[in-house]
Amino acid sequence: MNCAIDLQSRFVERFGGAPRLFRAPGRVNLIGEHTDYNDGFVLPAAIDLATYAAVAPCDDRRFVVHSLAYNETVEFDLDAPPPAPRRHWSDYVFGVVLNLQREGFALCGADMMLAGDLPMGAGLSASAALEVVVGYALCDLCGVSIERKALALLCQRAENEFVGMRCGVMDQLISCCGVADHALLIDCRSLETRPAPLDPKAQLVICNTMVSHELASSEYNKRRAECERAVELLSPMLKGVRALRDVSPEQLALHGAVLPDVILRRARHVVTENARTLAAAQALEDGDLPSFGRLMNASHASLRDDYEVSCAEADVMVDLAQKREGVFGARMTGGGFGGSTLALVEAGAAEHFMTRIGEAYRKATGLTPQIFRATPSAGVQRVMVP
Ligand code: GAF
Repeated sequence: MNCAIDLQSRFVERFGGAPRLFRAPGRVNLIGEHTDYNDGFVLPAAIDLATYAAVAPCDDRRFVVHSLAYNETVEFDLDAPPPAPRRHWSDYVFGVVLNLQREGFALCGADMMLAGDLPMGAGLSASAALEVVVGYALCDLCGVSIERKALALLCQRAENEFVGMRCGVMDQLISCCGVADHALLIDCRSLETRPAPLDPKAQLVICNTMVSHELASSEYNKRRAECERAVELLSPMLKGVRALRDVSPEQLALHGAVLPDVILRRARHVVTENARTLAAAQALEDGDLPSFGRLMNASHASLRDDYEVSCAEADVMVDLAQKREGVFGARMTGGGFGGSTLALVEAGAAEHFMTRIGEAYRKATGLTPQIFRATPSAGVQRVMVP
């Protein structure tokens, strides 16, 4: 709320007028990593950190956007040929605007200001929150009606096509459809969702490793291509397989010998992670936190050893967390190569855990981490400030 109040007054100072305010949350993924682009299952929660947009109509066909985080302004003429991507924060904004226009939504000129409290490069999905808040705010302002799931898909396409990151739909979907106090089991093929309540006996604790490795987007796209290769090689034996979602761990054990070693390990992560995610959602619904924690630990091992998307710092953080009293489980969260880890901790032990894990990580790596509680929050919405 403080962020929104500050944004409102900065908007008025710069553009004048009375803006509408919107908030799109970041996310933490409890389990189901690198399964979304394999048509599989994920279990993320939207969090209380978010990207905010203040927006008001202007009287011409320009879309002017100022980012408080970067202290930069960019401009887009809605009737001119589209700009080219330039590896800049504005690519996420323009990608969404272009896709809205391309899909026939009539946009009006607008002034927009952006701010947020999501740490950058922390793997908490600041870029998807940016896409979603821009799309939602513009649609609201211009009187365009779009369903939340359709908006998530549109934002994902913007990132795939304009930014060049071949991400799945998890981040955009949870930012659009998050439910307060719940994680959301998402079937990334049908886009069906099932909210799973977070047990008040447990606390989600995010640990930002403070490292963000450069290779994240190229390695991400490479993993996706490896999964597609696995499907190509398995499909002669497994008729009707469209994605790794359609392969069971037993089928992979039976036919995996046709795959080169690296591809087999990538596929093994995905098929076992899908099974873990469904089991974890059930455990959450049953209030079985110890089982949930064991699945988180297994997920991390699989991401580290088979999928190879963890890094030394995240492994240290997870290792330290898993050894502490009162911790049900811990794992890296998000795309990997740095960013954040997540621990599920007994609510009563959370305070102590947060102090101790910070000290232990600093001692082991020389880095000062950010450690904070995550509260599952609602998806994108308009914010009213007094
Ligand atoms: C990133 C992507 F954007 C998501 O789509 C997802 O694949 C995730 O990495 C890994 O689970 O956040």
